[in-house]
Amino acid sequence: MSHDLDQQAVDILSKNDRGGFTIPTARLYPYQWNWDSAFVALGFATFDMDRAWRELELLLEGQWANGMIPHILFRQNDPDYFPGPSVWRTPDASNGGGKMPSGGISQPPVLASIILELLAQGGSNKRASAMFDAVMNWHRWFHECRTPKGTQTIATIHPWETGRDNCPDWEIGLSSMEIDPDIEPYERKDTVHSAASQRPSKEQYDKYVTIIKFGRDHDWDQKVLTRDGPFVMFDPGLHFILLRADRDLLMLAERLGRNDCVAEIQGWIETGVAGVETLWNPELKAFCARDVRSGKFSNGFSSASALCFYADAGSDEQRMGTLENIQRIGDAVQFMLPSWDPHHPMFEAQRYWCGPLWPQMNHIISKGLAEQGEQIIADRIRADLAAVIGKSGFYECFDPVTGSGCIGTDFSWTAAMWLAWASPKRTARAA
Ligand code: 2M8
Repeated sequence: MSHDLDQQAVDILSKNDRGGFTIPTARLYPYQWNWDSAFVALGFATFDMDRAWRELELLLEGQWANGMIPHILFRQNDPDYFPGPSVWRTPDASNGGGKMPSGGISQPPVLASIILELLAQGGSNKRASAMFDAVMNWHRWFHECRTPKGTQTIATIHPWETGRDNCPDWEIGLSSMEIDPDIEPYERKDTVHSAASQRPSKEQYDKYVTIIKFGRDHDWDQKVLTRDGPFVMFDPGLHFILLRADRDLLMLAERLGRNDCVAEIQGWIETGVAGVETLWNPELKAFCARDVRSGKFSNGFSSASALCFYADAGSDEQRMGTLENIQRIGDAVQFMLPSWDPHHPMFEAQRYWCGPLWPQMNHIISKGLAEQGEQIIADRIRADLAAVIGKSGFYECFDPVTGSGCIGTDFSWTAAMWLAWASPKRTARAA
């Protein structure tokens, strides 16, 4: 069976390959997405290292002059997706944007960490060196443009930027904003390609579009968005992923002889470590999202809360509290780790980021836990992903109670995480 799944995973990556970049899945997501591509590179690296680098090189083609790497690159217009380039209306290269139309927000910056992994697997220093400055600029952009009022904690201005779109984490920020009555009428496409009961609500979409309108109305000035935008929340996901990526970028700088960048990266790591305190919710004994303006914490444990191990952050007491939450959640579901706490009233086992488990998130959560000595839980998270893929196939995400697949089929990051991490063939090699 595992051989068949290995081959199926390779076939999915080939099928979703659009000539150097990979779409997440046909129809539902017909463009190149930022963190999807980074994870996909790990999958390609298991059988075609050159193609793995190519994926990342094409992602960098969309970088803006200010350093931001957008969440989606629109190389062509595809009527299957909303909101497309005509809605985002981002600046072109002569006005500070990128070489092609794109989203006006970013996504979790896993890129530096993936480049380091490719090097560890024998990838080329030359190709990594060619990307180094671009990645450095992207991290600088995050530290300058997503730290409201000079705080040390990374915030986001749109739930889509976090990659965890409709996670209940964002309810505080979304409920305190109004839908702009002047948003243009629109037609959703996601609910044509997948069940509406598993996707975000209409009210959430109206708010997502309201934030896009604000960005357009302010020429996508990223500092204005973070200062005055309708939605500004600290995100443990972005914060921990960036802190980990800063640590990995430091190793890259040392390995590639970029001593000129070492002090700057070390400064980012120091502020990143200090900035985790803002995210600590003592009531829940967990790192939680937090509304920047009101200071109110999200009141649930999300999969991003578990990323403190991946970032090597938090005190012993904070890590212990986090572990207790992970264990409690592990006892409540058959397949770890759901994206939202199953004991919370807003948990929905099959609705997008309100409960399902996500292959790429669980990969980095498990990696962090293993690095910090929590091997048993780390192994269970990997075995559970292998089990749900074996049971249901290469879905976008999975119901943590039953293991059934949700939303997108033949999904690229699921195939990549199988090849790079969950396949028994891979496990045998890692042992
Ligand atoms: C989902 O997000 C997009 C918007 O970026 C959407 O729902 O239209 C998220 O799961 C995100 O994390 C992911 O990168 C993207 C493509 O797989 O889909």
